Amino acid sequence: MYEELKELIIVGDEDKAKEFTQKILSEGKNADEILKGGLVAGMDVVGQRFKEYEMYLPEVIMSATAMKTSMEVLKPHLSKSGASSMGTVVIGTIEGDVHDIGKNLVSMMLEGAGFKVVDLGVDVQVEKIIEAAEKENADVIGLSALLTTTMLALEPSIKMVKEKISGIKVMVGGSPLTQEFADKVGADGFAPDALRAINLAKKLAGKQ
Ligand code: B1M
Repeated sequence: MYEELKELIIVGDEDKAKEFTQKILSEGKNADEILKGGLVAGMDVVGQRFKEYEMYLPEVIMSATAMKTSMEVLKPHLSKSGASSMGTVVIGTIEGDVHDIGKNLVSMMLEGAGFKVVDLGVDVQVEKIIEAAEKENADVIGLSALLTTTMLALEPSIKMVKEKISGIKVMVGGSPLTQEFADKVGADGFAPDALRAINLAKKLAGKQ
């Protein structure tokens, strides 16, 4: 059942994925299970294939779009089927960097997992992130960096965040980053992909 939806996400068939999601929802399937077994499982395969050069970026974007559209169908049902608020994550791509495909995937999946996500977009100044995190009383700040130049901004940014907001957790991600680098710049956690970002955010928000 979910295998079929998973395949539609992998091949990036937005219309059929939406239709199928509506169909199984109307048949009474649980929204959380559809999300995990179909959408997230599909994007997991996409992430792996992209890493192994078996899929190219336009295909990844088609899959992400199919997931986003199906997520919109699922969203109103997630809270009803028990996905309570896991906490608030303020997320953005670091200043100087406009890459957002991976960050958007992380945002979408966090939302799907029950987090309130405040996505500030790309090229975000740390001051704006701090302001939003204070306003939203965020549990976690998520910073994405895709360039070897902009990843260097993480250390001073995290330092400033920690000085301004006591107790806040910061998670980082993006293809040039490693766990070692994240530790060095003072992040509370690093996730190499969107799936692991969900588990990390849960851990940092004290929900796991
Ligand atoms: Co750019 N770019 N790009 N680019 N681009 C890279 C990153 C690059 C590796 C390409 C290359 O040269 N091989 C290279 C960086 C080299 C380096 O820094 N050493 C590069 C460069 C150089 C540039 C420009 C400087 C090019 C130029 O103008 N001369 C320029 C920079 C602009 C800027 O930011 N100021 C630039 C521009 C662009 C486009 C605008 C054309 C476009 C971005 C479109 C967009 O994002 N809306 C683009 C793209 C698409 C890429 C590549 C091809 C793909 C990135 C991507 O979307 N991957 C990339 C090469 C590559 O990665 N093969 C490249 C798919 C995505 C699903 O993966 O983003 O890794 P990823 O996200 C993953 C994980 O990393 C993780 O989860 C995601 C999902 O699993 N993750 C997180 C990400 N954020 C996370 C946050 C978390 C947790 C996990 O917690 C908060």
